[in-house]
Amino acid sequence: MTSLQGSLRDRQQPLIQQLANTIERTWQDYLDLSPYEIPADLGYIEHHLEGEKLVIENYCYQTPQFRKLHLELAQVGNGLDILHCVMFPKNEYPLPLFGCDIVGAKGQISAAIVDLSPIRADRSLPATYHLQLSQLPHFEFTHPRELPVWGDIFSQHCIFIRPEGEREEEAFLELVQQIIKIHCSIAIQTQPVTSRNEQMLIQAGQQNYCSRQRENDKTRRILEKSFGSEWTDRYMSTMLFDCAA
Ligand code: BLA
Repeated sequence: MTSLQGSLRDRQQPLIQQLANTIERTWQDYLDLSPYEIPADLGYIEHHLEGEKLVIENYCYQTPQFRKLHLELAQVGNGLDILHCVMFPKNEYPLPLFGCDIVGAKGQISAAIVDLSPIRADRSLPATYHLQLSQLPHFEFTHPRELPVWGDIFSQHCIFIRPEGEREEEAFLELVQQIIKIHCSIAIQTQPVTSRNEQMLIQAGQQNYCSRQRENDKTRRILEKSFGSEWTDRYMSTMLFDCAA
């Protein structure tokens, strides 16, 4: 696997750099990574609008269990830093969707979210996940944030906060590290389902997750400002939240 040590990462906020490194290291340690073909014009994107520059770097892999591991780093002007990560299991694997999004402006992270989101219709997680997530150390963050309406896709273990100071940023980093390790170690021990019906239920769960995530107006607005609505639609439905069969 090629290293993600790119120029953009070096210019981003420390929490984002550390999270990108942690995610990358855990993927390398636990999973059998192979390349994933990103549409040619969507791997590295740079755009200037009225003196403001938007840069996006995408890194994607696939593994025997995951059809797409996606890590994206983005920077708008010099002010806004973004990390976005989703792990999409293949339709044969009854696994939740790992998702993480960090948004920071001018040295302060305003949104930090991490979750293993259920794909079952009753929104429960497999018992192994529920058990292991329940055993994580509890940390009392001082600024929990309220989920938007479309956020009903997230699990009861979802963490959505504005981290205050270094101690909370470190605690968030540590939690993401633990959650992604739990996910990778369960994923590699999970047997694929073979019935077409079960696979269709998994696919339907992922489709619901993706269509709800595409309702995030805050993400849409940032992208539309630079690229317009047609490009943003394509980007959100092919790069960020695709539901490939
Ligand atoms: C919020 N996402 C945001 C915000 C911005 C972006 C600017 C508002 C920050 C704030 O309210 O403090 C922007 N996020 C982006 C952009 C990209 C991105 C431009 O990923 C990519 C190019 N979002 C995800 C994933 C999750 C997620 C995987 O991409 C969760 C697992 C969640 N982001 C998420 C949520 C909010 C958010 C829940 C808050 C939305 C709200 O309060 O309305």
